[in-house]
Formats: sequence, structure tokens, C-alpha cells
Amino acid sequence: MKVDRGRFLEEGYLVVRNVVPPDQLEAVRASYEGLVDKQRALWAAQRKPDDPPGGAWETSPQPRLGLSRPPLVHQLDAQAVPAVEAWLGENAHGVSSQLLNTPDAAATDMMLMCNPVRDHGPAAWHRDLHPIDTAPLQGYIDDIAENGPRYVQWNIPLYDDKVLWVIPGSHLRRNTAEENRCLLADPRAPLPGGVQTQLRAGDGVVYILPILHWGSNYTPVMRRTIHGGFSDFVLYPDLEYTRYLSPAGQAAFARWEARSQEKQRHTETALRAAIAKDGPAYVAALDQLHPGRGEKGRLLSTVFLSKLVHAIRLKKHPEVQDIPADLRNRLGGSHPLTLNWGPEFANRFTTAEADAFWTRFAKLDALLKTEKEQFIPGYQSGPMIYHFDEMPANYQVADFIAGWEAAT
Ligand SMILES: O=C(O)CCC(=O)C(=O)O
Ligand SMILES: [Fe+2]
Repeated sequence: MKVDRGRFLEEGYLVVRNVVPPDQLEAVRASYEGLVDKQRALWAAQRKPDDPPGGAWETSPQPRLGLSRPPLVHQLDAQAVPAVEAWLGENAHGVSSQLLNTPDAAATDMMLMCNPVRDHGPAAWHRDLHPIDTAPLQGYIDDIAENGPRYVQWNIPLYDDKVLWVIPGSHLRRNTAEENRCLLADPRAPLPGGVQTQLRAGDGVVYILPILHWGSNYTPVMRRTIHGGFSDFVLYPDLEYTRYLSPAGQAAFARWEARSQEKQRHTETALRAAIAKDGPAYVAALDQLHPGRGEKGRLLSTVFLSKLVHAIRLKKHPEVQDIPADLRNRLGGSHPLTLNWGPEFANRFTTAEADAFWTRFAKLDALLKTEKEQFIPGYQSGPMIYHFDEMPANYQVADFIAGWEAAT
């Protein structure tokens, strides 16, 4: 299927019909329901003393399965095949590759959002963006405007679903003053210009990550909505289950895993070039990481790397005190879309190497910080001493590299 990429880039979202073809819908539903049962057993077993018997299934406003993450990923078997392969069809994988303008986009975190057991009402409007451990919004906007998104996210409901609202075009701009006023007054009410998506079972909405969006109502009405995305930047904790997939499915995950390893190597090369103060090698490594991107793309990746450098430093020196608690908490996980390859990535470097590249990135880190703690609504970061929106003024990758000479 040919989709309207121009419209997608402009509005930040697109509704695609029959992402799950009608003749597969029943099988995909049944497969996901089997996974819901498995996850409910896990939640019941993990419940805390004060929780109801079902644990998170009963307490969460949006009980969510993570198919590609432990512990559920360790339990996938032949029964899960239609659930996983729903990601591989032409209208999911093919359309995602078209929209990302890449030959073979990889499925990232594969999830399923379910209805809560009791009414929880609306969530808060937000962008799926936590600038504290990734980058300021403007960095994303500039990169997307220059070369399109690096990641596209999907909601693919298996039952009719109108929970999600979006603000068209908000992926390419900061919040307006009016939006900030409304969000501070009541983040759980309709915003001016908001559009409610109206999806039939099997249709999907695909959107560009920093778009302002809203989970407008979490009620006990049956909801089983596939959620997750596609990118060239992925990390798979466990691919053991892929042996149950069709040959084409196995081949897809094998290609994507090889690509992930390659991207991790290019990330390592970039950090080693920084240690060596080799500017051309640093830029060459970034160009391998995301071929075809320009200055804005390289700058965004450099900001991502400044966070990775923090994560590695923290792994080598758990006692350091100068990393704010909220940043520290996020850095412990993985976030491949922003080049955080998880705790084990630090093992590629010695402590001395980690200290050396920290020196190279310290100035940029300081430029990303604000003087006083600040807060802007509509993000997944609370009040913080890093910029929510603004990138360093008049700053390019060449300035980052020039800064190495002045440093020790
Ligand atoms: O429920 C939805 O459709 C939106 C969910 C969402 O935005 C989120 O969990 O980040
Ligand atoms: Fe979200």
C-alpha cells in the first residue's frame, strides 16, 4: 500500500486501514488473549501485600503487556505467533518503512494496551518524551524537519477504539502559550485543536513521537490495542521465541538483531573517536549510525550520546553525586531509540575510558542545563534542571568537537 508520507510529516499522524487484515483479526485476537492470560498470572504472582489478587491488572488504568520484554518474552511460544506476526504485515512493517524512508524498519517494543477493570477516566495530555535523559524537544523537531522521524509509533486496536486524541502538527512545534495555560489548569480535558481518532478494529493510527496526544478515557469497555513502533534503533532482550515464527518472521528478527549489533558498534566507535579527539572519525561514526542525516541529526545524536556517557559513568562510579536523582533513575534502563543500549554496554569500556569521554561531553551537558529548576507541562519529565525545549544556542557539532581541544 502506498501511503501519503507528505501528509504524515505535516500532520504528524495518519490513519491506515486494515493493518490487521479482516481475515486474520480473529486469530490475532485469540493469540493476544492467550498472552493476556499469561501476563495476568504474572501480575497476580508479583502483587504486593496491599494489592488486590490480580495485582496490576486490577490497579492499573491501562494494563499493558510487553511482548518483547521480560518476563513475558520468556513465555512466548507457538500460541503467540499470530500476535507477533501482526507486526510483520505489509500495512504495519511495509508502511512503517515507507514513512521512515528506510528499506527495512525494525519492530521495537511490541506491546498491548488493555482496558482497566474499573473506570479511571482521562489520563493527562503528553508528548512521549522525557527530555531529562534524551534531548530537548527542539532537537527532535529540527531532526524531523531535516530528515523525517527516526521512529514511528502505532496504535492498532483489535476492537473499535476512540481513546486516543492528537494535536495535528504539534510534533513540529513547542506548546503554544494557550496549551500551556490549559495543561496547567487541567491536563485531563480536551485541548483546542485536538482531534479524536476513531478507529475500527484492525485499523491503525501511526504517529510521530513528540506529537501532543491524550489517552482520553480509560473505562472497562473491552480494549485490546497493539501499541509500539518501528525504527532502525532497536534492542531485543530475548529472541529465543522467534524459532516458532514463520521463516520470513525469523529472518526479519535476525536482520533487525544484526542491525542492532551494528548500531551498537557504531555508537562505541563514536565514543572512542571522542576519546581520541578525532573529529572526522566522530562524524563518520554518526553518519554510519544514521546514514543520510544532516547537521541537525548529528547534533541530536550528540545530545543522546551525552546521556549515554552519563549512564556509563554512573555504572563505573555508582557513588557520583552530581547526577540528579530523576536522571539517575532513568539512566539505569535501556532506550535504544536514543542510543542508550542498556547497562551491559558500559562493559565495552574501562573506567579510564569512561572518564575520558565524560570530559569530552561535560561542556555540552552544562549547556543542556538550566540555572534553576524549571517545569513545562505535557512531558514525561517532572521539574528539572535540564532544558525541556531549547537546544544550546548557536551550537553545532563542530563546536562540540572544537571544545575537546580546550579540555584536558
Ligand atoms: O491509550 C492510548 O491510546 C494512549 C496511551 C499513551 O499515550 C501512553 O501510554 O503513553
Ligand atoms: Fe503516550
